Amino acid sequence: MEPQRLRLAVQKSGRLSDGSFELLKQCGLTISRGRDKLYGRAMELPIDVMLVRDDDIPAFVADGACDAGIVGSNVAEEDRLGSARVQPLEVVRRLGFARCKLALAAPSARAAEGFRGLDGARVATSYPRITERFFAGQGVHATTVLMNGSVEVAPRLKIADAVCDIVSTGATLEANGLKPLATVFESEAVLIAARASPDGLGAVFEALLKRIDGVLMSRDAKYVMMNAPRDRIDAISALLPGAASPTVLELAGRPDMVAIHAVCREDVFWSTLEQLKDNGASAILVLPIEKMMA
Ligand code: PRT
Ligand code: ZN
Repeated sequence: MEPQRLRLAVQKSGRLSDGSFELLKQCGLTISRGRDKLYGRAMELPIDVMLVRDDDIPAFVADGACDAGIVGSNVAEEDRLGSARVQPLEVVRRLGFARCKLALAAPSARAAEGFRGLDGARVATSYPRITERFFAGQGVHATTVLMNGSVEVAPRLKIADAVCDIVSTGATLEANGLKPLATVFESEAVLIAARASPDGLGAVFEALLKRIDGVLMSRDAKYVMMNAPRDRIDAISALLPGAASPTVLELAGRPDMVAIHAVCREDVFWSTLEQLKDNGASAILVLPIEKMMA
């Protein structure tokens, strides 16, 4: 009997799509898309990919139409705050792409007092619950106006006094004469699933998660090698970003020197290499890591 296939919901086209497909590719999954482009099938693991609008993903996962999905954490959080779901959604992994902020912004004339000046104001947003939670936490009494698109034009149309909208570079705010006042939520793509593990899918889901973890771990990770004076091992180890205990090897014919090898879990910058050199390190090599499994 063919094993049950895991159904993963992914945004069909938009700011999450490229990152989602890139992640699946890095997980070693080749997705063949159906002719209707609503559905794809992975060859290497029993996983089907449903191509949908991002806003539909939380409901599909909660209703069991899909087993897991990739959405912005802004969408997942707004859903969590609003739904009384039988099966609450769980953020299983933070995926680190499609980063953006949900920010309050207002026309310059209103911006001088900061977000506290929004007391009594109307604020247009696609994320009313996250926005209201922020105001409640700050003791500011503002009213939200729900808009599902083009939020940035609301002040000009006199629909609202300010906005709480997604910001990435800030160009859209600027083009609309809006000044950012406060960050309300930091967002990135996340993998969500219904809290109770889907029957019979545990093993496939676990296999997918292991691969995703491998990709996330190796994303910034580097393998660093160098030669160093034996008496500088501690100083050099302390400089290596995100490295567990490095491997120290003998160098033939050089009792005062060792080779140090380490996996750095964070990016290694030029400044770090310069500091290593200042501590007597030489022949420093920084290599990318393609795959990792803990
Ligand atoms: O069609 P579908 O419903 O699937 O897509 P959508 O149009 O609703 O969503 P999409 O693709 O725009 O965004 C999907 C997710 O990407 C969002 O929920 C966020 O988690 C994330 N994301 C990351 C962004 C942005 N960056 C972003 N810049 N979502 C929207 N924007 C908008 C922003 O609101 C602004 O209007 O892009 C515009 C440009 O931003 P600036 O600041 O760079 O000018
Ligand atoms: Zn959408």
